[in-house]
Amino acid sequence: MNQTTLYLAIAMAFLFCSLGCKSGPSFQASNLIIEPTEAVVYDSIRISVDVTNIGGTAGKHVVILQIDGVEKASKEVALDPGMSTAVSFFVVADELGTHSVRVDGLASTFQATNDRTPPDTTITAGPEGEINLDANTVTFRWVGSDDHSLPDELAYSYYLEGRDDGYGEFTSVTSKTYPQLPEGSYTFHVRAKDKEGNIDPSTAERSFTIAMPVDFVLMPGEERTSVKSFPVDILLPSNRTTIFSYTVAPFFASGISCIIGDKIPFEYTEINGERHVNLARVPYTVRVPRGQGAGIYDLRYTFGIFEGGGGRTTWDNPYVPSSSSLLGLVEFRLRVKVESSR
Ligand SMILES: [Ca+2]
Repeated sequence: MNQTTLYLAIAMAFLFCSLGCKSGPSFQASNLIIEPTEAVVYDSIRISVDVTNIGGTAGKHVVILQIDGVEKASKEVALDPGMSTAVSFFVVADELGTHSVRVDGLASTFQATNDRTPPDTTITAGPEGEINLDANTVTFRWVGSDDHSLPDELAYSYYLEGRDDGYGEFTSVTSKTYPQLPEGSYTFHVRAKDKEGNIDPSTAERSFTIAMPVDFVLMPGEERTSVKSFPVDILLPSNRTTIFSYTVAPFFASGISCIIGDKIPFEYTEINGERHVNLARVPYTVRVPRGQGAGIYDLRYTFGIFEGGGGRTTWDNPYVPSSSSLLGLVEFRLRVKVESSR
């Protein structure tokens, strides 16, 4: 082939291709989107690009995602000429800091941060409003929730305003029982902390008041007899069958007297294999002397329960042990309202 013929062949090829010769497939990525660009470690991040076939024929192309220079994922696309498709990847950052992203020549970054959102705390059980003194053992329960800590990764701190000085240590405990609270007003506070140390700033609270009920409404000179039940609360030593008996003298408050029956009836109750002693129903008589002024009068009397019997009590000396085997103390409380007229 001489030089003239070669030039002619090249010119013919150009002419042919300009009339109908198609180029091969060619792909171009655009519109790199990272959502979100700031995420908590181990949260899912979506990375997407639009891929367009800018070539002349259909073809396939592998889109490669690199994070910090390392290939993390790839996806194959098949596109006709002139067509586009979105390609998405989901990744998590397992280290704090800035991470580089590269997809088909496009580059950007995202930030992996610590969890900065505090948890929520909710009280699920516990008293509210006014409570009778007879039900003065109260239990609170609570739960917490967080955007990144699991329930068993949360810690809690609580306190009972009116009883405790302030918040205690953070622990995994999710309930608290306060036995035999005295009369008064209380507010229970509890707050959760997530594993990153974020503390719920809006603590959960519940307020309640424990009030002693009025047992009697009497006029001066009146007398009335009733019975009072005590909760089971004194554990009897194992294998003991001692019978208890006590004589209780009258006790007084501002002139009002209360006489407990000569023999206090004891009973036993079995709880989970343990024997508990309790005063089942104690008969008592309240006397209001003539000339007693109107008002609310509280009568309180504490006596001991001793093993072996033979103990005695007097109104000015609450309990006198006959031996060293004091099993427990029982408080007898009454609130008497004296009216001046009806
Ligand atoms: Ca959190």
